Amino acid sequence: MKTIFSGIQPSGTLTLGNYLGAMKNFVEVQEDHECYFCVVDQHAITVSQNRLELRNNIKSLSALYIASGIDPNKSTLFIQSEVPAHAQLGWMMQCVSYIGELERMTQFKDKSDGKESVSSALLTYPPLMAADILLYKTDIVPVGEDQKQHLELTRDLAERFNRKYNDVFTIPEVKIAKVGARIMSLSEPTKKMSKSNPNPKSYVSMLDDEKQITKKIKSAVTDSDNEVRFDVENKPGVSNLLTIYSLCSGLKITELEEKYKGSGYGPFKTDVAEAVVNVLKPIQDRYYQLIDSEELNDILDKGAEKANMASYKTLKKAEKAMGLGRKRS
Ligand code: ATP
Ligand code: LTN
Repeated sequence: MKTIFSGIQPSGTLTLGNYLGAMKNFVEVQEDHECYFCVVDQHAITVSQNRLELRNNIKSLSALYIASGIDPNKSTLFIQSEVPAHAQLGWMMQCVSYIGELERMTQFKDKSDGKESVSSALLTYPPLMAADILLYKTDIVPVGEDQKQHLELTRDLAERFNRKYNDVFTIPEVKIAKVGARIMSLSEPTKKMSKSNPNPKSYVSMLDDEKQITKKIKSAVTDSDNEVRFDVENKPGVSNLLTIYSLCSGLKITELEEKYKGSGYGPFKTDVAEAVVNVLKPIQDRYYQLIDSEELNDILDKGAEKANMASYKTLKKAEKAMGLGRKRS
């Protein structure tokens, strides 16, 4: 059985973009793969976080994984900082990374752009991500489009390590959804929807209620020609809503274009909002049952135990290959 690993940062409440581009796909693949899903809290602290908010976000993200359908009997769900091998191998992967290649990462450029004090960890974020993936002998990494460049770097680092030291790492493949891999901002539809965007109107949070969802979708930026047609170049806002509607309803984009021919944006937006509510409402109900339960703590304890066992073996192999520590007889 092939192994899958993916991670999400607890840097805010998950958006519909995170759900459609990542989480929804995780739920599907867990049926026939050995899966590890991680709350990557060490990645979140590469930018400044409030400690209480971070703690809340870690718990909230863990509950959202389960509420969305991650089954702890099928998948291993855990918190990155509870498995020390990540930081340990992360350091070793930094030692095989070049500053130049890290500086070329678009996420680094975007997040450091115009800032006066940028943490060095924002630059060395990708070697930690590589460690996350490589520790579990991962074959496939399902992510949204924005992570493609990081995955290519992970493969390069793994190949470089294997060549220089010993064949320790499995080279992972990236898996990007055909539709939904890049859900766009509702207020600026040429930018990706992001949970750390300071404008809450730019995203639907997975925990927004029916009223908020409807209001946000109705005020989503579109265009003035009133035609429901998929055309990313000329109609990015409408195309984004069509993608969201299609993924939430299971209807094809061409069917939706036909359905709203000549009817304008009003009824279309009402129905998009309804489809989103129908997907998020059951997830939210389960989320509120879980959030303060002991069940969630048990799941995370067991997940950390399993992840610690699995990752330790790879860590030791990598240390041995690099010559770290002592030889034990
Ligand atoms: P931040 O905005 O805080 O940088 P993020 O939402 O971009 O966070 P993560 O939470 O770490 O980043 O992303 C988790 C997963 O969700 C990744 O696989 C990422 O590719 C995917 N993802 C993030 N935003 C979108 C989006 N707008 N559309 C589709 N997938 C997305
Ligand atoms: N870099 C990713 C989050 C992330 C991740 C991972 C994704 C950290 N480690 C390992 C897949 C596999 C992001 O910013 N979305």
